[in-house]
Amino acid sequence: MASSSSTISAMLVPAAVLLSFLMVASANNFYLDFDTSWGGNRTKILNNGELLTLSLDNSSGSGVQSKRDFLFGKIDMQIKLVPNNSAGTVTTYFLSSQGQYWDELDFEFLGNLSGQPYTVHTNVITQGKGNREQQFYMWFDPTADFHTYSFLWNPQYVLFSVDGTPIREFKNLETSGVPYPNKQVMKVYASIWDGDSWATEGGKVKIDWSQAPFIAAYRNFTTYACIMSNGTTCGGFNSSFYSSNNSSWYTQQLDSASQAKLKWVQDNYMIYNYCTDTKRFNGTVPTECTVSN
Ligand SMILES: *[C@@H]1O[C@H](CO)[C@@H](O)[C@H](O)[C@H]1NC(C)=O
Ligand SMILES: *[C@@H]1O[C@H](CO)[C@@H](O)[C@H](O)[C@H]1NC(C)=O
Ligand SMILES: *[C@@H]1O[C@H](CO)[C@@H](O)[C@H](O)[C@H]1NC(C)=O
Ligand SMILES: *[C@@H]1O[C@H](CO)[C@@H](O)[C@H](O)[C@H]1NC(C)=O
Ligand SMILES: *[C@@H]1O[C@H](CO)[C@@H](O)[C@H](O)[C@H]1NC(C)=O
Ligand SMILES: *[C@@H]1O[C@H](CO)[C@@H](O)[C@H](O)[C@H]1NC(C)=O
Ligand SMILES: *[C@@H]1O[C@H](CO)[C@@H](O)[C@H](O)[C@H]1NC(C)=O
Ligand SMILES: *[C@@H]1O[C@H](CO)[C@@H](O)[C@H](O)[C@H]1NC(C)=O
Ligand SMILES: *[C@@H]1O[C@H](CO)[C@@H](O)[C@H](O)[C@H]1NC(C)=O
Ligand SMILES: CC(=O)N[C@H]1CO[C@H](CO)[C@@H](O)[C@@H]1O
Repeated sequence: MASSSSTISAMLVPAAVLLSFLMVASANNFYLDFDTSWGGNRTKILNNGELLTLSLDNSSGSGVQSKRDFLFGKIDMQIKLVPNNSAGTVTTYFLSSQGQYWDELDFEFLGNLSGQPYTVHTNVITQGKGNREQQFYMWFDPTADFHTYSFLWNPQYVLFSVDGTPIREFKNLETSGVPYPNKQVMKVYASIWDGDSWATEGGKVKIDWSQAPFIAAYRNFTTYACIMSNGTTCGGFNSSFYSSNNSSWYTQQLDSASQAKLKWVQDNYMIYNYCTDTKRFNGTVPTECTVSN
């Protein structure tokens, strides 16, 4: 999914290199932050860099990738999904590294017929191994307006949130033998593509090309993150950065209020959870599903 010709391919970052990462906060300018990776003029940057639209038609989808590489961050994007009949389309917003043993954190938005609910599909891939899907409906219509989709990615955990409400947590369970994404830099990607072989009702509902082009809109890309740089520390060790920019995300853990919200989402809006799909895993679900710490 991460189509990139980046020359930083398979860059493995030893722990010591962390010390050459810089913590920065930056606000949205799509011209400065992203390159078009495919789809040519189907990606459009509008309003002086404030708005990005990605379009899918019967000959191609489109996608962008961030210019910067990140290792940890709080990375937010506002997205307005394809309105009306979006069945078969997949709109994405994700982080990914390169190489055979890549790490990836995914938001994929699976379209639907008019009036039927969009599915927010998430996955966590570490060291090239995924199969960690969780899916949700939203408590609002994600095509009617922009909503904020966030990754909080720090050394302790990854938290997926929507409008500040956590929907999914992936803890660092390296001590239990579960690989955690903390050694490879990732870029941010966004794309729209034809996924009608699987996306809507398991592939039964196909794209109605008479409705093309399908357009998703992105704005207000905001990062509080560690980026590769020379000679500056990351993670709030540099006190001047710590005070000028809010780096609490780096040490943040899930508090009880967030835990309660997460439970509310999982109880009411989760429609698929790999951790309860014992059949798929022949009775033995992955380690992170059963470790309780
Ligand atoms: C892209 O450019 C081609 C050729 O100029 C044009 O026909 C097409 O409509 C453009 N597509 C979009 C989405 O702007
Ligand atoms: C693709 O869409 C264009 C524009 O709507 C249309 O002219 C063309 O016939 C379509 N091609 C196919 C193979 O459906
Ligand atoms: C689409 O709508 C159907 C019917 O409401 C629903 O079962 C399905 O989960 C929705 N989402 C997708 C991606 O198929
Ligand atoms: C842009 O995103 C940031 C971070 O999520 C948020 O604090 C801010 O309110 C957003 N701005 C607008 C105009 O929505
Ligand atoms: C980092 O330092 C190296 C060696 O001193 C230099 O070649 C490179 O341009 C620097 N990169 C940045 C982004 O400052
Ligand atoms: C801390 O950050 C400031 C910029 O706010 C920079 O001037 C300074 O060199 C940094 N100090 C260290 C030790 O990296
Ligand atoms: C973060 O701090 C840097 C360095 O002090 C400053 O240039 C930048 O404007 C700050 N960004 C925000 C969003 O506060
Ligand atoms: C920093 O951000 C956290 C949320 O990530 C918030 O709770 C806290 O109030 C913020 N602190 C400051 C000084 O802005
Ligand atoms: C479960 O068993 C089937 C049939 O033996 C096998 O094809 C499949 O790979 C197994 N799946 C896992 C996750 O072990
Ligand atoms: C082409 C089409 O059907 N557009 C409709 C999409 O949905 C909005 C409301 O959600 C309508 O206003 C449009 O007419």
